[in-house]
Amino acid sequence: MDSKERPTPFASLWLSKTGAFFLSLSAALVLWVFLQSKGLHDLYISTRDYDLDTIPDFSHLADYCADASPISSAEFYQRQKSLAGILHSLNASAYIAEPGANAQFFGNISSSQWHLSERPLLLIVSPYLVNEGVEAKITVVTPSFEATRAKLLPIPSASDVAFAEWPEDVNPYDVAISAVPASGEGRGTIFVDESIRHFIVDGLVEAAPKLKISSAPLEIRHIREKKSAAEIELLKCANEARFISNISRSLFRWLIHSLQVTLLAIRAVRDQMYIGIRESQVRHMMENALSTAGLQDLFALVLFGANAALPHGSGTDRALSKHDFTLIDTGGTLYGYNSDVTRTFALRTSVIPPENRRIWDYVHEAQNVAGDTARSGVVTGKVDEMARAYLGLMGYGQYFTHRLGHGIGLEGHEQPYLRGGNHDTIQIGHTFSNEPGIYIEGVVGVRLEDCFYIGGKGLPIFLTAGVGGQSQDPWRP
Ligand SMILES: *[C@@H]1O[C@H](CO)[C@@H](O)[C@H](O)[C@H]1NC(C)=O
Ligand SMILES: *[C@@H]1O[C@H](CO)[C@@H](O)[C@H](O)[C@H]1NC(C)=O
Ligand SMILES: CC(=O)N[C@H]1CO[C@H](CO)[C@@H](O)[C@@H]1O
Repeated sequence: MDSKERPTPFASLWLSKTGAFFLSLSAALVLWVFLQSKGLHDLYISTRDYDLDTIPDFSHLADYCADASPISSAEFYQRQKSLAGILHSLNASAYIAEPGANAQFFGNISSSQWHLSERPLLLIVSPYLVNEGVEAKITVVTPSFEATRAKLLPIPSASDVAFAEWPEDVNPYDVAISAVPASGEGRGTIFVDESIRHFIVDGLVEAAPKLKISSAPLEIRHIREKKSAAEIELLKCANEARFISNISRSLFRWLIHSLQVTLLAIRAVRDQMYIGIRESQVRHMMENALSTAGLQDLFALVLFGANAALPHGSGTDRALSKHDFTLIDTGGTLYGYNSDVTRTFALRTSVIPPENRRIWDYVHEAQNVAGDTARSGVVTGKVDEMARAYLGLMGYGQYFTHRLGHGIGLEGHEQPYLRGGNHDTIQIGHTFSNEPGIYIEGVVGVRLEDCFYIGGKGLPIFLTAGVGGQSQDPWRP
């Protein structure tokens, strides 16, 4: 009624409503353009991440490796004694390493504990004779002003660790050479860690022109390559934990031994991964889970569909389509020991093109072929060649572009490698990744990776065997 009697206010109301509508529309447009320029997509992801941080409860992962113990002092003494024995048998007076995987192996000095700088801190292991036996003497060369901190390093040693300090105005390499017992007589080669920095070798050579200074020989490398029981335990736990984290995330649910967790995992899958989710979101979830599981130094490569055709990533942040496989290559460390697992899988609702499904089976079978070949006594190159020959037979040889596998331990990738043309012989205690893949750029990428060790009988055993080992099919990773 009112409106009929007073058409003018109504019209103006209508007009102002229309105006307001267009005004908000343009405001929304401006906001949209602004957000696009700022990365609307980032905003979206951080909202999701917040949900993912708060909703999923990964606390059950926290206990998984809680019983694992770090490498004991006794095992360090044993490593040092083996090294000293080899140095003695080769008439060498010392082995020198900088903080890193080898200094960690022999002296518990990792590069995260002591960061490399222009000032050398060196671990020196030298042999000395005691009643016919060879023992190891540990010396640390440290900048004088850092000596207090160096003395806090938890270096296991059966006898006292010696510290040789170099003041800022003194040549550290002169100090290092005089700290090497017996080197004064000009006797004895000095072996350096193969990954020591070049300027340090130059400095040592200049300080001792009469000594032979060369890279550590194979005998020394082999000490670290063959894993002890304690190391295998750490590697297993790290690899399984990583698996479980994926399981609870539901991807790897069949691998887990407990029905309860399987059910939780199925729910978690349904809840957390879905068609349309982005690679970065899954990556953040993955990292959450791994850190809850107690792993450090995390990495998580998450690639959908054709993005997975570039084995180390594509740089885009793809949303998962119904036809995509998801490839996750992830890991972390437990007491310094690495895990590394890759799964390529489908979601329950995925509709995978038959050709890609077949490719998955070929990669899976290539893993089996490699597993059937790897034995103690077999040459490493042969394992790669057999897996490659199989994929060649299936017509995909040219798409398997990288080596089959790497050693794993204190470094994520270490010697020996499963690479065509390598002639190292596989031995009990060796650890490897077994990771064939097929990568067709612009189309699809599939990689399956499980790490294994060579057990006491000379046969390969998956480090993930405790939670089911290998993937079974794309829906049961
Ligand atoms: C090795 O170093 C770690 C710290 O990085 C320490 O927790 C551990 O106790 C040390 N191991 C030994 C045997 O001293
Ligand atoms: C070590 O030195 C001894 C004699 O000093 C010699 O007989 C032996 O062959 C040397 N060994 C090596 C590996 O050089
Ligand atoms: C891709 C994915 O869902 N990964 C999950 C692995 O498991 C952890 C813990 O359950 C999750 O946080 C990750 O998101």
